Amino acid sequence: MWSFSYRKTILCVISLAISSVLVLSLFYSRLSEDSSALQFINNQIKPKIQPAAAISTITSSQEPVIHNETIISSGSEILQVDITQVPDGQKVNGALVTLCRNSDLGEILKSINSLESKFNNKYHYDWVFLNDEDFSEEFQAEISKSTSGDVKFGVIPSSMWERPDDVDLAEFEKAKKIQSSHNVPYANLDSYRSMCRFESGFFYNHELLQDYEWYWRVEPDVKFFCDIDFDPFKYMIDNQKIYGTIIIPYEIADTIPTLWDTVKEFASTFSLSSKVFGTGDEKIDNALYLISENNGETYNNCHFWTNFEISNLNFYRSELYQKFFNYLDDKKGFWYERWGDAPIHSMAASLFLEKSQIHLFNSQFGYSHTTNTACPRDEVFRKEHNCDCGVRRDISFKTGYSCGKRYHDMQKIWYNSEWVSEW
Ligand SMILES: Nc1nc2c(ncn2[C@@H]2O[C@H](COP(=O)(O)OP(=O)(O)OP(=O)(O)O)[C@@H](O)[C@H]2O)c(=O)[nH]1
Ligand SMILES: [Mg+2]
Repeated sequence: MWSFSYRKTILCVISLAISSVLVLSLFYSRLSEDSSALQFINNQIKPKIQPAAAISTITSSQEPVIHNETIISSGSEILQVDITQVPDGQKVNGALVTLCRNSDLGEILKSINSLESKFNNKYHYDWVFLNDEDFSEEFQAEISKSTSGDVKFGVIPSSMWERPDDVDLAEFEKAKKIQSSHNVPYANLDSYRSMCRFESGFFYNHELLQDYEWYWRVEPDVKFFCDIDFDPFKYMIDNQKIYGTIIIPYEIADTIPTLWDTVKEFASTFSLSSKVFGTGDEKIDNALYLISENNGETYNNCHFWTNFEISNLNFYRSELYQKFFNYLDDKKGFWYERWGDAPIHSMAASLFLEKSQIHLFNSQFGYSHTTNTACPRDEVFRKEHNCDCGVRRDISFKTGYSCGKRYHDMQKIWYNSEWVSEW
């Protein structure tokens, strides 16, 4: 009797143990399936890392750790920018931003594929698309397939785009005729002027950008040639940079006949002349040298090529930049001439910031758009970063095409004098 019930108990315990193992292994396999599916969704479909505003990380005990947000006020004596410090390994509160039309789909897909493969497939930054009309279903579907971060599509309100009512139409038409006769590109295109004005004074306040602190502007038909194995937003923060660019060509003078004088008038009206153009102790250590060869008397047409730009949006949202834009906008130069956002951003950054807060990415990125290319000069770097560009195309040190040499001189950045040529 005793031995029978003992055997029964043993058998019961063994079968219980076997069924527990079976149940547990089934449960575990579902769990790992679920977590790998979840991981796939997180990594590939909608990756989301908390931006710096409320950075939280999940530790092994699944406890969220909230880092205290540190904001430093950086900039120059005349223009301060609030910059959020971001701990290493954390994503910055930034976005890739593209303004384009539905008809730009093919060209913007090329840019996206290039930047995603060289950079964003590792970082998954959000990508914001803006247009002056609705993006088509096809556009949205194709873009969503090609981007690795969250994607947002926005329409620009007409108040940020349309020609203001107080623009004198006769004067506007006359200006277009004069510019056309001078073969100024896009001289006849009203929409080009709307675009330049939007990119000068409105994009950073579009509702889809309001929550971001940094932006990286990406245009249709651009190419990135080298692997980007660091986060440029984080680089900007860690190196106290506010404005980042890559190519500094010459602006077409015919598009901006009165812009420089208007900028000087602005400085004088707001008592900034001695700070931005002065020769005494009062002058801030800005990048005036880059854009003027006679201490501000005239502009030398050097401009940061804004189809590539990595900047802190608080620079544009600052009171001084806003005043600056409004002053220029009141003069109607976007319409009576063809003022571009590139010289306007360039003059503001070069005059109002410390020159140390401007950064040129030409030794870290390979980049091209239409006719201009930047390709890092260091051969070892090019090999290590699989750069698919040749230095012969790099215009950084070709003084007939760009102001890169002047920039390096100003910032006292080393370059080999053999790299310098006129063409
Ligand atoms: N939504 C919209 N985007 C525009 C319009 N015009 C230009 N853009 C965008 O504004 C940016 C600059 O326009 P581009 O035509 O490339 O001007 P650009 O860079 O000065 O000239 P290129 O050297 O020919 O490229 C690009 O991202 C365009 O897609 C427009 O009318 N509507
Ligand atoms: Mg372009």
